[in-house]
Amino acid sequence: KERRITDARVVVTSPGRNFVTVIIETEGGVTGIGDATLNGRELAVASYLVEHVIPALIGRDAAQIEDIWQYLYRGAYWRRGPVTMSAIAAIDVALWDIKAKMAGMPLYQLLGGRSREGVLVYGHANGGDIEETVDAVGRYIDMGYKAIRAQSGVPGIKDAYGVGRGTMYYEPADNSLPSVTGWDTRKALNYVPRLFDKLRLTYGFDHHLLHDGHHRYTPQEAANLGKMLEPYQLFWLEDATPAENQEVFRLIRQHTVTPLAVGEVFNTIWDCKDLIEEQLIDYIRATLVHAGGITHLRRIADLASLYQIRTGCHGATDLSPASMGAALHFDTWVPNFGIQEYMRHSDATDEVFPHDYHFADGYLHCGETPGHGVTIDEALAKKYPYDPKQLPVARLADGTMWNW
Ligand code: GCO
Ligand code: MG
Repeated sequence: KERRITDARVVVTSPGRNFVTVIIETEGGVTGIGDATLNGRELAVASYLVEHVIPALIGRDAAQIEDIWQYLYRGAYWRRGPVTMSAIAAIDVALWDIKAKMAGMPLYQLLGGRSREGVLVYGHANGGDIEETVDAVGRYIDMGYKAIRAQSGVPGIKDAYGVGRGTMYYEPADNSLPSVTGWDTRKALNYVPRLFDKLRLTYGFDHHLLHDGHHRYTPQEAANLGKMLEPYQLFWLEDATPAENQEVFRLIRQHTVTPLAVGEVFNTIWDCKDLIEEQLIDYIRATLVHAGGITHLRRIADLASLYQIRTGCHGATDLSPASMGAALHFDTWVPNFGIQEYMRHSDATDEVFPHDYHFADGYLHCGETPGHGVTIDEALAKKYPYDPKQLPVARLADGTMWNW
């Protein structure tokens, strides 16, 4: 009876950027929260939850996480997709939060206990050109980061992906209708290897360096880029090409030993089954909030572990602190952990979502409080109403729509 779900609600708040949060209450008074944010499509998930999911939860046993997951996944009939899977993920994470609180344990203990002391993270360094980006990487090194993603503006490309406007990190959803950015593969292929050449000359080879292609290259171009980057020993080249057709990664793989990461837009194990089974990637970036929560992400991680593929969860600021907190418990446990992305949230966001994780010396550490260690200040959240913002689009010089 204590475990009966008595209420579940959705909070949409915008302390600097939009977040969708699910709060589940039980008869015994234990509550849990989960992140349901889908950047630029927030209200679709909020409505999916309010209209179609929450009514079916009231009265259920909060401890039956697996059954609730299967009920929501199979029961919808319309399987998969980012809206459905983000909604399921939020419920799942909130229920794991409740279960861990009821057990009086930090979440990683329920998953199987600690596999490591801290969670290796990478930060986002960016600048308008190579010089600025090299300086930005230096600042991350000074802050103690051991792994840094480097993105640079490219001369002749309007708003190249990953370059903030005077901010330490990149916040892409910047307008109520999509901004138009540019892309030119020739210019990028000329410039990106020079950035990494300069970075290695300046800082040596002790730090991990990463780069995000953000789905912009064709498989042949991605293979070419991977090959050109080989001397700089990247930790990974991310999203080198779109992955709806998983077999196109074969071509990239045949031509380069630069490690490949993909999957921040994946929402189920089916999106990465071939990539994993054919060993076409090295890191899987699927993340709790968009890939069905802990219940589903651990199945993906287990499949990946058979092939020595490691995790590298998405962790941009459009994933709320509730996502980050839960991800850190997952990362602390998962045997085949690789790295965790970490863009710092704004102070306003951190105030709305009090949490007990902390950064030290290049690692994030989850806390020891029961649950996943993140809560929401609902009164404060109300002060930040929803602020419609969408992700940009990209066009080539002649106007052709490209991948963003
Ligand atoms: C990353 C991502 C982000 C996404 C953003 C979309 O590697 O962190 O590519 O920058 O573009 O999360 O909402
Ligand atoms: Mg990315």
